[in-house]
Amino acid sequence: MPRFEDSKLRPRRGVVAALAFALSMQASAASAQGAAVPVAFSFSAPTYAAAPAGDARLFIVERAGVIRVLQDGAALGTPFLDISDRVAIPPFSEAGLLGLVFAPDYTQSGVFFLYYTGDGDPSAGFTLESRVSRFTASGDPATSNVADPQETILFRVEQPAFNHNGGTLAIRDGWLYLGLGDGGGAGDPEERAQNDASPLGKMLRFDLSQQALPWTPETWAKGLRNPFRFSFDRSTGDLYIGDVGQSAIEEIDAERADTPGGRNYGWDVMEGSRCFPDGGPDPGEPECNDASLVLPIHEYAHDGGTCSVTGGAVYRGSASPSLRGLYFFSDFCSARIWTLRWNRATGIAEDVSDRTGEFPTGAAAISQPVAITEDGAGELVLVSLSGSVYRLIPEPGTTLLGGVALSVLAGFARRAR
Ligand SMILES: [Ca+2]
Ligand SMILES: [Ca+2]
Repeated sequence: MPRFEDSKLRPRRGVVAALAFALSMQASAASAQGAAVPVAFSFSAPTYAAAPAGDARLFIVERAGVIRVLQDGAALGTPFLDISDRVAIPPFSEAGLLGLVFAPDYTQSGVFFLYYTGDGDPSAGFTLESRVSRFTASGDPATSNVADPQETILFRVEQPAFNHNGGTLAIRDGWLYLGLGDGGGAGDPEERAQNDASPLGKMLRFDLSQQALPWTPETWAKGLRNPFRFSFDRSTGDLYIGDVGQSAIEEIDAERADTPGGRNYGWDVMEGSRCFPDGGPDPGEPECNDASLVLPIHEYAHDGGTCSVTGGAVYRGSASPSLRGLYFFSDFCSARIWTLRWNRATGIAEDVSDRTGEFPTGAAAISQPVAITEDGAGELVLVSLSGSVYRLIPEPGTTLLGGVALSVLAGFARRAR
């Protein structure tokens, strides 16, 4: 199975995910800010977290197809939604329920969107497909903790392999953005990321006002290998993409909100800033280092256990003023956590800093980070596929010192809020 030679389709990921499932409902103890806080709930392979703007709740996405609500410090027993009946997760895959975004008018409309993998069309030779679907909350969206499981499938695309399924949905200016990987296998064997006719290996976007089904995507950017996690800076609208590399380089791409789209981020002609050795450009592809290819704002080589970037988010919360404007990102395999500050005027990533040592160690250590996202107030949340959800602890002295912080980074507290 040559496709499974791809280092990014790590059997360990599947194995660990299965293990997380097995341990999913066991309670565990954890500490936060020095105090012992019992964690009454641990999640089953959580992949993402999100909240409507201004909402105090946090919605935790579990890979199998369940969304749970964290409210007033506790996870509610009844799921917000359970679509595990239609989520397909082949063994050793990167599939599942991977993305959630609430409509900007969620408080009125109750609309939210999910991205997940379901069964494909076997008659066409596909066992897996990706779907973008629209759902609505039941009752008053501002207070309802239950959603209607009936969905409207807006977009579907067949997945030729079980990896590089992308996974994030985000909304900016009336458009719903989706990142899709190149279809899987090592070295983009079907040459999709540079192929304008394929939706794979792209950033797509959908006009939220579309009425006809299925929704028609617009290609926003191409040349991506697996933009598993991306985000928009809630202050500037700038786009940050963590594009998972092949076997050498992990990269962060960024573009300003006023970028008109149409960028080519290079894969599979280049892996990060290096020429990717797949025998030279294929027909229709630019040469390595062609001026049309946009290089990452930051990259790191596989070293010391790093192997798969987890794109994160720019901190725009209020609890840790000194961190504002820093982009947090991580590495799934090593659980290292970095920040950088992107100078959007020069395009240069400044102040790249490895923060790993500032986070909990030992039993409370972060493992398998699959998302760094924001809650409804813009505070950061880190999701560990192993089962924990972490919140960034507000820095000490925030109030007393009027925003001048003594501590650079207090760390993520391991707690289910
Ligand atoms: Ca690239
Ligand atoms: Ca190629």
